[in-house]
Amino acid sequence: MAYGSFGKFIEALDQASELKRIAIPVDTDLLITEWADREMKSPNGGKALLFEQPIVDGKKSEFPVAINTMGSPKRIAMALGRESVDEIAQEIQLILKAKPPTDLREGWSLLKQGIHLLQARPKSVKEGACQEIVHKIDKPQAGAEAFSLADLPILKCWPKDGGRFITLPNVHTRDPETGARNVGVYRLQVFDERTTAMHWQIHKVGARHGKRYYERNERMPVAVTLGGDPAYSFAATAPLPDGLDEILFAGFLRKKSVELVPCKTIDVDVPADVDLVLEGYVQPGEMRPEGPFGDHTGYYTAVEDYPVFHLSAITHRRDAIYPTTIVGVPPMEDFYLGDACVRIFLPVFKMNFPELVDMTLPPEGVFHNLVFVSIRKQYPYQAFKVMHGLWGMGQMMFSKYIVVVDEDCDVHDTSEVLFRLCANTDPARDTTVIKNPSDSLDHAPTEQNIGSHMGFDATRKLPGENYHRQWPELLKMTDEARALVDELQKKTR
Ligand SMILES: Cc1cc2nc3c(=O)[nH]c(=O)nc-3n(C[C@H](O)[C@H](O)[C@H](O)COP(=O)(O)O)c2cc1C
Ligand SMILES: [Mn+2]
Repeated sequence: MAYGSFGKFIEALDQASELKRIAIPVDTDLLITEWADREMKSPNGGKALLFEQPIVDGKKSEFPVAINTMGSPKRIAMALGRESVDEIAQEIQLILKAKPPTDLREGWSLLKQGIHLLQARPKSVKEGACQEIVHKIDKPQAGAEAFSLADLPILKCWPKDGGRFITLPNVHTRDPETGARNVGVYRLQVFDERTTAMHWQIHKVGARHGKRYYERNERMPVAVTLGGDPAYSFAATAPLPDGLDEILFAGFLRKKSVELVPCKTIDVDVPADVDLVLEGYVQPGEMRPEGPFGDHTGYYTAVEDYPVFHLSAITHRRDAIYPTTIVGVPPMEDFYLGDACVRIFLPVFKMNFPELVDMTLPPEGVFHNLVFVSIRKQYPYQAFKVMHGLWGMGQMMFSKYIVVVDEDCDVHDTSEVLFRLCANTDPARDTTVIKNPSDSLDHAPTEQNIGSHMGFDATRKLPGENYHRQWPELLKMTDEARALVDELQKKTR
C-alpha cells in the first residue's frame, strides 16, 4: 500500500491511465505552468503530467518534473492508497468510537493514541535512498562542477513572479525546547544557487519554531524534502492540530511506519525514501523581500520580508523525480488536497458539532473564503453557534464567509446552496459580522492578517428566531410519481 518512492507512485498513476508523459523538451519558465493549468482546468482535474525533459535556462535538467499528481478525487485516493478518501474518514471514525471523546481536545488526543497503537510510529534507520548522491554545498568537491539549486527544474510559475519557486517542499523543523517535530509545506523562492526564502506565514508552526530559535539567538536547522511517498506531502499540507506529528500521521495514512534517516550536515531527521533533500539553516533575524508570487488566491501576493534559508547540502536518489504544483485562479490541484482534508477530518469536526451533517470548502473560495455547512437544527440560533465554533477552530479561523444550510441540502452542490441562501435569508436578520484573524494572503482586508468575517444562516427559521410567519414547505415530488416516470422514460429510450 505504501509507495517506496515517488517514482513508484508515478508508475501506479501510469498503470491506472492517470498519467500523461511528455517526452519533448518543455521550458520550466512559464510553459509548464500553462500546460498544467490547462490540464487542471479540464473536466475532473485532468491527468497527472510527467515532463521528462524540463528545460532550465536553456539546459535540460536531469530530473523529470511531476505535476497535478494529486489533482483529482481518484488520484488523491491513489496517493493515500485507498479506493476513496472516505475510507480514511471511516478508519478515523473507528478509532474515535473505541472510547467516544467528550470534546475536541480529547478527540485529537484519542486519534493520536489510536494511531500510535496502529504502529504508525516512525523508525530510525542509518541509510536512505534519499542520500544515494550527496552534494555538500559549503565544500564543493574539488574538480567537480558544484551542484546547486540551478540543477533542479524549479518553475517560474507566472509572468510577474519574483523568480523561481519550489512549490511543494516539505519543510521539517523542530521545537528547540520540546524537541517536537513539524512538517509544513511552505514555498521557497530561489534567491541564488544556495539561498531561498522561507515562506512560513505567522500563524504556522514552522514560524513558531523559528521564533523560539530567534529568542535563543541560535541558528535553526531546517531540512526540506521533495517527493517520497505522496502521503508525506498530504500530511504536511493538512491543518493538523498542534502536537499531532505529521510523520506519525503519514505513517497512519500509508499504513506503514516512516523510516527516518539523519541528514548529512544538520541535526534533523527526514524520511529515508524521499527523492530530494535540501539541508540548511535559517539565521535568526535575517529577512529578505519575498515575492511577488502568483498565489492560490488567484492574485499576485505582494513583496514582503521573510526569513532566508541557506543550503548546506543537497542529497538525492539517483533516479529522483521533482514534484511540483502551481496555484492560481481556481480550480487548481490544491483544491483536491483541501477537499480531501475536510472529508478525512469530518468525523473529528462532528465530535465538536454533533449537529454537523456535512461541510465543504468550494473551489471558488480558495480554502479560506467560503465554507458551506449543513446541520440538523434543533434550537434557535444554532446556525450561529456552529459558525462561531468553526471560527474558533485552528485554520478555520480564516473563513471569510460561512453559509449554514439544513441537512437536506447537498453542500457539494453550489447551485443548491446558493438557491437556499437566496430563498431563506432576510439579510439583516440572518447574517452576522465578526472580527477574526484573516489569511495573510487575503488582499481584501484593510490591514493584513486581521479582518471581518460574515456568517449566513440559510436554514429554515424556527420559533424563537424572529420569524413570525408560517415557514413554507419546499416543493418535492412523491416517490411514487418519480418511480413511475423512471419506468416510463425507460420505455421511450
Ligand atoms: C501547494 C501549497 C502551498 C502552500 N504554501 C504555503 C506557504 O508558502 N506558506 C504557508 O505558510 N503555508 C502554505 N501552505 C499551507 C500549509 O502547508 C498548511 O497551512 C499546513 O497545514 C501548515 O502546517 P503547520 O500547521 O504544521 O504549519 C501551502 C499549501 C499548499 C497545498
Ligand atoms: Mn503541523
